[in-house]
Amino acid sequence: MIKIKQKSDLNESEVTPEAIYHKRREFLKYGSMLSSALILNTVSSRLQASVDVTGYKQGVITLDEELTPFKDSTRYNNFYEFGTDKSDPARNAKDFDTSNWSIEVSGACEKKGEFMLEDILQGMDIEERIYRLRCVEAWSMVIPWLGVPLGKVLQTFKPTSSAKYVAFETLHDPTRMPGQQRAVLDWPYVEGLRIDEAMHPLTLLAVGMYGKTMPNQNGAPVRLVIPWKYGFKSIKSIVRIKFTDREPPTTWNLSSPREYGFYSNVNPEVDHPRWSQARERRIGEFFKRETLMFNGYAEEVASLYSGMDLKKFY
Ligand SMILES: Nc1nc2c(c(=O)[nH]1)N[C@H]1C(S)=C(S)[C@@H](COP(=O)(O)O)O[C@H]1N2
Ligand SMILES: [Mo]
Repeated sequence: MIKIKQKSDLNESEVTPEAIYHKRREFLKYGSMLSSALILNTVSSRLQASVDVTGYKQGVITLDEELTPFKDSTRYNNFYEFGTDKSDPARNAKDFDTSNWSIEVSGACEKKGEFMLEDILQGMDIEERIYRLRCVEAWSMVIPWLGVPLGKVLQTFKPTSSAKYVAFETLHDPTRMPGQQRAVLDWPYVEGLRIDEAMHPLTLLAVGMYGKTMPNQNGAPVRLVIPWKYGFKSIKSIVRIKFTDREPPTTWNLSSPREYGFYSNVNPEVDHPRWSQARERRIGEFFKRETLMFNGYAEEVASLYSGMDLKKFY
């Protein structure tokens, strides 16, 4: 796996004094939200035996931008399985039980079957990655995720040469996900990536954030994070992964094909039919800021799309 070097990355050699400084600064910066996170965690730990993230590697990919406060990134959510208002998921996913979570792996790979999440993650280093998250609705956040590169996980299933795409599916269980009792979307929520996008070292299989196990409203116990794509590609609470030879259907494209394409790369030059994508509101800020090409990750990912007309493949 290639290690992505960013301008903002720390070198191993300069880690000691720098890391302490960053850690301290981070602590001061989200001291109060951390204490609320700790409270949340003790309350919910009896209900959910989710992924243990202790001992994660810090500073793997950092970003010199203010983190979005924990209370915003856990109270302003899109997770339609738990309601369509931004405040619904925090309330309605509170008691969502994510223990004994398994993922079914199928399609063009050698190792197929149903695997416990803890077995899939066995022996893999969990790392922290601070990424921008840009929603197609023109707001954004900066979130310190914890997870493992998706590509590392996918390799363990030994995809074959006909694996050109990977399809993902969210849990479908209206008794546990009350939002699925209404036909707001075609359940289950499905998403997909081209295999090179899925294997790209920036693509993360996330199991936590802010040093903690993933909160339910953010997609516990396991979700994707693809920082250069609109947020809806980052599918939550995954129960199925399938390697395929053709482009898989995706929920928002099925719902409104003219507005949402398969690629959905963040692009300030390609507007949504109903609004501009040139600027965004960073949650917690008053003035809008410019949206960056590929959400600021062009250096790392632009080559995946060379020669493609990004207006056509939106
Ligand atoms: N299963 C599922 N995954 C989902 C969604 C959803 O409604 N259902 N919403 C998406 C959208 S539109 C965004 S912006 C992000 C939001 O992630 P966050 O709540 O952790 O910020 O999750 C994405 N993943
Ligand atoms: Mo979104």
